[in-house]
Parts: sequence; structure tokens; C-alpha cells
Amino acid sequence: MPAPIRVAVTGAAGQIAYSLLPRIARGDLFGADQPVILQLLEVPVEKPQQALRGVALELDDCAFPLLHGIVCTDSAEVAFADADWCLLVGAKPRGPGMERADLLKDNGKIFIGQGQAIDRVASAACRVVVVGNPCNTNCMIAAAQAKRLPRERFTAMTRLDQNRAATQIAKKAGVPLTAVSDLVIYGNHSPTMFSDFAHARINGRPLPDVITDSAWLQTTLQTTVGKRGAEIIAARGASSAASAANALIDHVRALSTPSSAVHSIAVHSPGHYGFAEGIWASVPVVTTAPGTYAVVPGITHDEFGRGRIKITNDELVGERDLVQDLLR
Ligand code: NAX
Repeated sequence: MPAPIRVAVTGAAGQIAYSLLPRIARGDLFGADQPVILQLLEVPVEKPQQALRGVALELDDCAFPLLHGIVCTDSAEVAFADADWCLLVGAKPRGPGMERADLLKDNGKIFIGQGQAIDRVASAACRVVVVGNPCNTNCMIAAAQAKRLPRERFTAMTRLDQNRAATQIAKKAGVPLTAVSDLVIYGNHSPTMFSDFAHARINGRPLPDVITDSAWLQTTLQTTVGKRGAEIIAARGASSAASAANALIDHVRALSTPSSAVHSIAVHSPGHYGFAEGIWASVPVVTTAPGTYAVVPGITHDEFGRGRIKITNDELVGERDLVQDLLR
């Protein structure tokens, strides 16, 4: 049996982690032969620490053969020590009356400390995925702290948006989900994101040849995906958890498995596809080696696509402006 992979998860007593941790422990991330050690971080506050102990007790009771250890801690240095993957899920929720700018600054500070700790103590091969919102900008903040790890190791999750869009498209076209490919989310994980239907395929055919209802593609699809999080909160009284955990599994698996399959992740922008240099924007990627992506080059967007990318880029640039002091 191979040596265990160390997976650090922050926000480990939260609702996404509650769906995520059993799936990692049963082999959903790295396969049925790969043991894992879970290194779980929560804030140094009695209630979440107690809840974290409860999560660890339940993981014990699942008797997962691949789970070779659980570390529960309130120390980032302990959680990230020798970690091969750091899944940064924990963040403060937006409170009543809280401005987006306050959320950006409050949560941004978390990612300074965690970015520094990861850079100091994580494995040399470590990969970091940011889920805690606003995830693109938090990822930029964490990566800005890294001196040892290259910024390409830091990615943020837009896979939930891709999965949401794929399901809407499959339903509209009346095809199984497996028929939908090359569907990519551009930009921010926020309602400004752009679901690029124009370059997607259905059973290998260009999507616009199959779904010809352009009002649905340009408006209904974009709004449904962009506002899906709010729809779930309204229906469930709590934000997406199982689907977010599932998307994180998809993100890490896709990024771990070399393939020509195109998927969406938010990565450092060198100035491609109309995005400003230095922000983290979702773009099409393929996985070239385990944990390593390459941005798919040469996709040309029409006026509608360019307009949508400009909107989401402007929002990301605005977020960066608000956290300038956290990027030094
Ligand atoms: P919960 O509030 O259930 O759990 C968050 C947990 O993080 C809490 O237990 C809290 O104590 C902990 N935490 C806060 N600060 C921490 C820190 N500095 N170190 C370690 N732990 C810390 O939220 P949950 O529903 O699990 O969502 C977690 C984050 O994911 C939120 O920021 C949420 O907005 C974000 N999401 C991102 C998505 C995406 O697609 N990128 C989709 C789902 C989700 O909305």
C-alpha cells in the first residue's frame, strides 16, 4: 500500500466539511488503494472545537480502512504540516448588514495567516484549493504570501458552477449529463460568472447547434447558475453543502488526473482571455500532470462572451482593489 496522502481541511466542523470528510476518507479523492491522513483545522473557540471532536468520533465510527489518521487542531501550523493538499473551506459567513467589502477584508485576513503557514510547513509538492468565499480573491491573498510554493499551486473552486451549468444544459437538451462536455465557467465565483455555452459540446456537436434558444442560453442559463446559491439558501435555509463538497471532490480529482478533458478552475491570470494580470479567474484548463494544469489556449469569444468576461473581470479587479493592503 502507498504512503498516506495528508489532506488538510479548514472549516472542518462546518457543513461542507461534514459532507466532504467521509468521502475523502472512503477514497473518493485518490482511489480505493490510497490511504489518507486528515488534518482538520477549526477556530480556537470551544463550540467549533467540540463539534470537530464530534466529527472525528463519527469518522472513527465509519471504520474507513483508508483513513490512517485524524489530526484535530486549532493551529494552522499543525494542520498544514507536511500536507499534500490543503483544502481551505473555512471562512466567516456574511453576517446581517455586513457589506461585501467588510467580508472581503475579514475573510482576507484568514488567508494571509493560512497562506504563510502553508508556505512554511506544507509538503514541497503541496496543492492548495480555496473554497471559502470570496474564493477567487481569498486564493489570490493566500498565494501572495507564498515564497516557497509557486502561485500555480493555488487554485480556487468554480467546479460547483460548472456542475450546475452542465445539469441545466443536459436537462434543456434532454440528454444524459455525460453527453455535455467542454463547458467552462469564466471569471469569479459570484453571480457575474460566465457559463460559456458557445464552446461547449453535446454529444460532440457544438452546443449552439443543439440548443438554439439563445435567450435561454444568454439569460436563463446565466441567471440560474449565477443565483443558484441564493436559490438553495432560500429553499434549504442553509447554503449549498453536499453539492459544494461534491464539487471539491471533482476539482481535486480532475486536477490530480492527467487528461485532455477540459474543466474549470480559477487560476492565476497572466492576462489571458481578457482578465487582468494577477487576479485569480476561472478559465478552461486541462490537467497535464498530477496536480498541474495548463490553460487551454486559443478560444475566441464573440461579443456577448467578451462582454460577460469584462463584467466578471471588472468585479475581480474591484475585489483586488479592496484588499490591496492584504497583498503585500
Ligand atoms: P460553515 O459556516 O458551515 O462552516 C465554516 C467553518 O469554518 C466554521 O465551522 C468556522 O468555525 C470555520 N472557520 C472560520 N474561520 C476559520 C479559520 N480561520 N480557520 C479554520 N476554520 C475556520 O460554512 P460552509 O457552509 O461549510 O461554507 C464554507 C465556505 O464555503 C463559506 O465561505 C462559503 O461561502 C463557501 N462556499 C463556497 C462555494 C464555492 O463554490 N466556492 C460554494 C459553497 C459555499 O458557499
